[in-house]
Amino acid sequence: MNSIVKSIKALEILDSRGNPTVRVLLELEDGTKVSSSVPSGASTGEYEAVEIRDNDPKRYDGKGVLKAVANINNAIAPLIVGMDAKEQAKIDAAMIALDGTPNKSNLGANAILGVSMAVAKAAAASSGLELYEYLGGTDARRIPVPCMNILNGGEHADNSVDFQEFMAVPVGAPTFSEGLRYVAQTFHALKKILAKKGLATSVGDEGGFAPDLQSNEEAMELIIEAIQNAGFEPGKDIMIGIDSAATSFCSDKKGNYDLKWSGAGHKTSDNLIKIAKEWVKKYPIIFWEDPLAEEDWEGFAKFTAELGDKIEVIGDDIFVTNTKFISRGIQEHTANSSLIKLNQIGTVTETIDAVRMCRDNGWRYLLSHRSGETADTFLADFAVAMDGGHLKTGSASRSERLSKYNRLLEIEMMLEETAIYKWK
Ligand code: 2PG
Ligand code: MG
Repeated sequence: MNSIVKSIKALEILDSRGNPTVRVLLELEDGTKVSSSVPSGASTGEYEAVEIRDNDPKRYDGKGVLKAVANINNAIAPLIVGMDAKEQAKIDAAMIALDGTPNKSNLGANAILGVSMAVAKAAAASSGLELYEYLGGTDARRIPVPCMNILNGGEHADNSVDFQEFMAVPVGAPTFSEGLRYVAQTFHALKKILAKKGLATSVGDEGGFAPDLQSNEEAMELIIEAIQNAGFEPGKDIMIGIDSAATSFCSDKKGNYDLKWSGAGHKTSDNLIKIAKEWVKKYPIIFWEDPLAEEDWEGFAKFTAELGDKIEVIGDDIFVTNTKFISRGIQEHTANSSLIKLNQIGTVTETIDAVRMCRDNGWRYLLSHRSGETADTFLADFAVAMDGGHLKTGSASRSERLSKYNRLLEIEMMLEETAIYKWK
């Protein structure tokens, strides 16, 4: 089969928030045709690879991506056409070299990632393999535990909850499909509880409910009740994962925070660590992502020293899927796990490098979507290929979230009895 890239064309499409993003159409000489679409975050880390926006106030409030599209059509396509799609690392390296900046600010990470993902999809299809098989080999059999974000706050909602994501994590389920059922039923049980209490059942950006609550802790209480009402045992069948996304309520770069959405006010890193310690004693928490802000390396390390033997401590904004920051984190015991987002670093190859670094150092890694998504299911296959054991891709509502979970159901079906499902 001839897997030489024949053509690459990009266009501007809209994501799940109605904001422009990049779609890439790629064709190989053997006739294989694929498309890929790029996600986009709201609570972004300062050192993420740069997503290029047009900044033309007359179009989409400045959020257009016509420049990134033009970069693909005019600069990246001429470079990659004629290369073999099976040479992912070479193609990614060529795009990184053409960009020439450390953060992809020249061509745009949104432009580069769109092509990088399309190349992987095309190579898989041309080889007659599923994407997870192509990227992960015959060993790609572990379906990740779906960490379902059932209650939204922070920058993903317009409510009074400071912490961005409260996730139901079905560790006690026997299979992925059962795990998905456990947490989807919990989502529905939560809706009933909220409705009964006269609280809003509208959803945030990732499909979780976004009610106005008295406190952040009320979210925990409601979720415990929802798990029980759905017929499951908190702590055994379902655990809870939190993403504070603390950078979004950090008030300076010196360890001061403002719980502004709930009105709980000023907190230091130490205050937040104390709250977390109390919660970990009281509730069945399995992981905590970004408990502190991206600049607060010291606070993060303290948090990990206090709680790292009990829960998975995950860095998102602080590591931005970049081996430069993850290696510092490993040296300084900043966390014991890294979030992994393809568009934070901008190529498939570099994302795999970040995963490898975690694995080689005994860290865990949580594969993740972005708050702005499309129906592209690349992430689902990628998560299976990376063998990380858990993924977060939103709630049991909004099709851009369900598309990934549903793709994982397909993969589970294809793997039949060889599929593996386990937390660790
Ligand atoms: C996060 C992500 C995804 P965003 O903080 O982990 O849930 O949000 O894409 O807005 O950065
Ligand atoms: Mg996060």
